[in-house]
Amino acid sequence: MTADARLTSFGLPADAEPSGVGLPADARATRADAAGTGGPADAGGLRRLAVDTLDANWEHDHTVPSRTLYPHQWSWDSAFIAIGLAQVRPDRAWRELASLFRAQWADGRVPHIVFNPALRVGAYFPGPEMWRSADVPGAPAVATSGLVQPPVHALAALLAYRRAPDPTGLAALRRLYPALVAQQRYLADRRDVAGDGLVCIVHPWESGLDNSPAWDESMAAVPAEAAVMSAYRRHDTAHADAAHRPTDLDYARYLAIVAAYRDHDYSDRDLATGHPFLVECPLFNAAFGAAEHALAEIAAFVGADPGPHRARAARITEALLRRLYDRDTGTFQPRDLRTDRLVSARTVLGLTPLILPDLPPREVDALVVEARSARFGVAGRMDRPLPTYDRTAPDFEPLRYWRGPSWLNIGWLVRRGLLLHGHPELAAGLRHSMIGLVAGAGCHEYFHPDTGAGLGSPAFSWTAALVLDLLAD
Ligand code: 2M8
Repeated sequence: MTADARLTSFGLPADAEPSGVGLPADARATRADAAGTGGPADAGGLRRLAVDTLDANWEHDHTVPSRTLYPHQWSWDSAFIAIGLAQVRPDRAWRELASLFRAQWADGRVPHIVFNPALRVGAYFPGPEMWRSADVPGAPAVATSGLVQPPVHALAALLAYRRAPDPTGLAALRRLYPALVAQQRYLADRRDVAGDGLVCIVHPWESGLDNSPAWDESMAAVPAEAAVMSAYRRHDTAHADAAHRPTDLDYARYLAIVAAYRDHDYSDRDLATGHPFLVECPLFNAAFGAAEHALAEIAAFVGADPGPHRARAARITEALLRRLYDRDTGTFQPRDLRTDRLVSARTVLGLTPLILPDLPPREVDALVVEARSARFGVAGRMDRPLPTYDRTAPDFEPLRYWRGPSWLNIGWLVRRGLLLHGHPELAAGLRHSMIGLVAGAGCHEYFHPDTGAGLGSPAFSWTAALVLDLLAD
């Protein structure tokens, strides 16, 4: 079957058919999932592949992103996974979120990794022995990292409840609400390093887009030598091609920043005076604002007051516009707080504030121009998948992780933003392109932004979860 025939068989309207989505034979032939099937032939097969992938990655009370590369629980992965689970296994969607929030610290932070104590030492690097959360007052009994990730969980909880608004869901929502509020309070009270109403991330891992070119300028100032990595064994490069992953110099810097934060007991008190990486990220802050919008709706369901959430949401959007919107380029850019300058690399992070329902029309229009430009190529009929970095940049790398490849969670967020702001034809193009990627290559972690070939883990949970959500829409 040709790629086009596959795509039409997913019940997508013929007029949404992209002209050149055509995935090459090698992408279509990529073995797709843990069970070892090829790309599925129709919407039913695609759904089954996605459900099988999620089932195979389910681990007693949570879903691992990947059995090989990421065998523990990750924070924003669990939120995306819950969105997909809500379509097929709603009970698991709530368990997924509940298990993550059981590891919430006393200060409200939701750790970016919750380690499974049953796994052997060395199952992931850097493991619990590097983070040493047990030494820190206020950390939970289970070992965790000390970092956070974009707070997309309130949105996930809201979408899961909307999908199955039954008494079980309402009870789960009631239990989660105070924890979601505490998560936001931690970010607002402890991480507003510049005092400007935005959250500052203290490590590239907190962005979720670990080695994005968005962090290159700030990372260049972090003192570290690639040679220190000879003292460690990287787990990722044993399971994925090193050319598709961050470099050893990236990892040396990641570890140096972890050590700096850990050696101050993960305290946020004096970050401004010496922490080596302090950046305001557009995606993280868009998620922070979108969480307040979602909490306003959740508050109405659970009998709490939506007013304060709406007021906070408005303040976050205003701060994003004031601090991270670049009038010269018409897109959002990260701000490095150590230099107080906007970063110049044009990454897909800049488009993600579209998920804010109260983004003003002028900035929405500018972001749509950016999305449609040759840099990102969003169209009603997309030629190629949405890249994570400006595909016209000289340092665009189509194979290396967050430096070019296409990821479903990012496409899902941008599509959501396009729908919110009245661009259904662009949203349809993006949806079609994302479904085409999974139809062609399986539930891969990321995809080649030109050919659609599958990269990274071949059985990746948020890809499976979000394709279920896209198919249901
Ligand atoms: C990746 O990040 C981890 C570190 O947190 C890694 O590279 O080992 C990122 O893609 C991140 O966004 C994701 O949450 C995590 C697990 O899927 O993997």
